[in-house]
Amino acid sequence: MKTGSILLAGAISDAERDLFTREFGDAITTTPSEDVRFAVVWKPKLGLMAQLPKLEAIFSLGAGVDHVLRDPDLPDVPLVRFVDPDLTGRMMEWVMLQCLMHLRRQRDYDTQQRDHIWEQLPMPTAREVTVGIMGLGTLGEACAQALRALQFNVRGLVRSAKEVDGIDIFTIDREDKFLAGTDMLVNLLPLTDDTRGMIDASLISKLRAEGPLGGPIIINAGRGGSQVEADIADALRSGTVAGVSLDVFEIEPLPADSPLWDFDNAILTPHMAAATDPSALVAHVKRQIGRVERGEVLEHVVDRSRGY
Ligand code: NDP
Ligand code: OXD
Repeated sequence: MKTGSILLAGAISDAERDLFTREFGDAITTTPSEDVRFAVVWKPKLGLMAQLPKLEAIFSLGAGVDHVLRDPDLPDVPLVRFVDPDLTGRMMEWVMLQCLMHLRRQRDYDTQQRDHIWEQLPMPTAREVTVGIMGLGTLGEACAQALRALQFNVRGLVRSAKEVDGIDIFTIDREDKFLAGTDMLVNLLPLTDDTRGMIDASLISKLRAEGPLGGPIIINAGRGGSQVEADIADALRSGTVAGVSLDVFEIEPLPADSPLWDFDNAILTPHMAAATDPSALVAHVKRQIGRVERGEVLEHVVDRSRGY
């Protein structure tokens, strides 16, 4: 490919830049110019894409594309999101881990170990617990199936009706009913105008309070913009929720003075639920650019009117 035709822009790690350069050689650039045909981006600067007159496609280095769509001057070229078994597998691992940490009271056992206490604690089985997943797309559906295999009851909140074997489906007009039977809420929604600030005090108050875990659990690996952290902190303080696992935050990195850091029953991870092997990212971009060069349609193109 022509020198400088693939721009890497935004928060790209050294490992990613090295692997892209190894694969594409001097086609890779970090300097915007009129030779750029493809942009590979993670949180690019606003207005940058509009400065690339020959741009043919934008590749998001993640499954989420809110970091690209926030640009009001985004040119009208296909925006491709990252869909890959490596990413899906990692998200399944994280969601399973969090559901089991809360089900098996691992935080309580950590405390007991620290205090040298040998005592078995009561706990329900997965069969007695209902996990409600918001968003049954690529990631949500894979997690739903994995949770079913662990014998959890699983329900999913969706926008457009669909059937998934063994999963109770609720369309958004039945959201309150979905929440009322949910013990563990897992968010795997994209960040859009509809989902911004969705996990707030009002939503939390609708979750099943008298379930088998001593209160509802909130698990968010979608986007931090979908949660109201002040409301989550209040719910942890008052015991309205029994625990949370959060991988994403309103502001990232999570500010050092956030109260969320200090709750024993809050498990926090630094937006790594599905941190992806950079070689899978390179292979994905190579596959998609190959499609453009052969005149084939791109895969995983975002529907801009939906925002994901
Ligand atoms: P998909 O686009 O495959 O799925 C999104 C799903 O959300 C679809 O099922 C869609 O429904 C549903 N949806 C959208 N809006 C609503 C709404 N208002 N109410 C109910 N359902 C809705 O995305 P992925 O599964 O690949 O990824 C989901 C999100 O996970 C990403 O957008 C990203 O924000 C986050 N993510 C986080 C990572 C991390 O490391 N923490 C890593 C990767 C992704 P429908 O099918 O009807 O349109
Ligand atoms: C993604 C992410 O969207 O890392 O892939 O959050």
